[in-house]
Amino acid sequence: MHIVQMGMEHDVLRENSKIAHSNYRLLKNHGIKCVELMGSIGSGKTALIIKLAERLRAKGVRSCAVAGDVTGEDDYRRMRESGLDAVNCNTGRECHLDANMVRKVLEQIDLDSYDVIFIENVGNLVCPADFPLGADYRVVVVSTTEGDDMVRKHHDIFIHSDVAVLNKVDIADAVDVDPDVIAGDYRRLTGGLKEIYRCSVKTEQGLGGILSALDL
Ligand SMILES: Nc1nc2c(ncn2[C@@H]2O[C@H](COP(=O)(O)OP(=O)(O)OP(=O)(O)O)[C@@H](O)[C@H]2O)c(=O)[nH]1
Ligand SMILES: [Mg+2]
Repeated sequence: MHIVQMGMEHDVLRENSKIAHSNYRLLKNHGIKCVELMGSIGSGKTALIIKLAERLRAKGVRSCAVAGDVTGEDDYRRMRESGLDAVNCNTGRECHLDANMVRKVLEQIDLDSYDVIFIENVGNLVCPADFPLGADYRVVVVSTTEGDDMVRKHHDIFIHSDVAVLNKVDIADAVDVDPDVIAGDYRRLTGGLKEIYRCSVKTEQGLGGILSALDL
């Protein structure tokens, strides 16, 4: 029984991977750069997408966002109210988006109208890691309010991400968290090769560095 379950899991991941490749090719055919944001509930994914998209708009770069949530339209509405084109994607009961869901969303978007698509995954530091969606960059966003042990507890999502962001540095002192501890854990996890990007969406500190890391 256990072996059968492992086989099914392998098939699911392989199928997801195939569709993710096809999403990637579809996006490339339309000249779109795609950035996926993963991270804990409330870490600031929606807020960050809105701010990055605003900065891109000022440079004439056209963005669209996919708001991934289990239920509801809250993030979708916030994006739209900020002036960002968006599509809502409710997973129902799933704790992550998968490549097939994203494929269906991409079919609803006029891909020739955009240069960048942001995909906000469901707030979760575990499940999204295994399901690539076809993005150019996978970004993990954690925040100081989650404590200083997120990198130590969730290796996988940091390993599966191209860029890691530590948000809410503006309230690090108030929540008694030292950003240097998180930065040190990430540096060690990546063999000294990568640094976590520190930012505050609220004060807009560090946003330029994140855009550069994404080649935007
Ligand atoms: N102080 C402070 N608050 C922030 C910052 N970034 C986001 N917030 C607040 O944190 C809360 C959660 O932000 P969201 O952008 O909704 O977080 P999220 O990761 O999209 O959350 P889910 O979609 O529910 O997983 C909101 O009240 C934001 O205003 C920041 O840099 N500093
Ligand atoms: Mg959100």
